[in-house]
Amino acid sequence: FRVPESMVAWAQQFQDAMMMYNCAIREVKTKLEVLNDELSVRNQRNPIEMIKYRIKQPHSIIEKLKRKGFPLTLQSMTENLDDIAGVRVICSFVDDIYALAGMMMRQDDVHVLQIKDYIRNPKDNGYRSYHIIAEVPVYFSDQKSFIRVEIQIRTIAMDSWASLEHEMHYKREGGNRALIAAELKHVADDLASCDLSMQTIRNMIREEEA
Ligand code: 0O2
Repeated sequence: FRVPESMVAWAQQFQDAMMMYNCAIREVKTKLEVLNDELSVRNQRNPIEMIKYRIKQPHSIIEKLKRKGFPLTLQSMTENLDDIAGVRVICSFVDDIYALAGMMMRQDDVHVLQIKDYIRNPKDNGYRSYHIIAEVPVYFSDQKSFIRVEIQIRTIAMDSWASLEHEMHYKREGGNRALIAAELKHVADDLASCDLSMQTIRNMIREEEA
């Protein structure tokens, strides 16, 4: 059978958009690695434990557009979805998150669109993370484009909770929903308390070293 011309054009535009999001991820990743390298030389420690990244899968893009009531078009996707390109930064301590976020946001080619501080204001389910939605410039052969990226910054504890919760419960329906949600919230609060203790220990060591 013949694939309609319009479908071929659509597929090419989608591929083009995904290529641009991938390039934007690379730009953000490089910025973060530069900061980590500099800070590790200056302070003899790496504030970043790990950088993960992903492009949102087409089925996930469609699900989110439908759930939010947006049209299922490429234009709607780029205009309405902030997290097609996602970079996740795992830090050792809560203070590192704010320090790193500040350094990123002060870079004059990073256009910050929105900040969601789910650490100072955790979600009702216990989710904690610092989200920056920003546009970064990417230089292509004939143009400079500002591409939107969601940067999630969190501690190891916040990340392990979010990964497991995402797998087990996030947006899940079912009979035990309330009980499971309460247990997960309990664990999230315990982990937040551990993060606080770790930060306190870290501050005590730093004071001793000063
Ligand atoms: P995925 O699979 O990571 O791509 P929403 O309405 O919650 O879908 P919105 O309005 O874009 O999301 O904003 P928000 O709340 O900042 O969520 C963006 C992303 O943050 C989510 O992307 C998740 O990665 C993460 N996140 C937000 N809330 C939670 C949560 O309660 N639990 C976990 N585990 N992650 C969360 P996606 O597209 O939902 O998922």
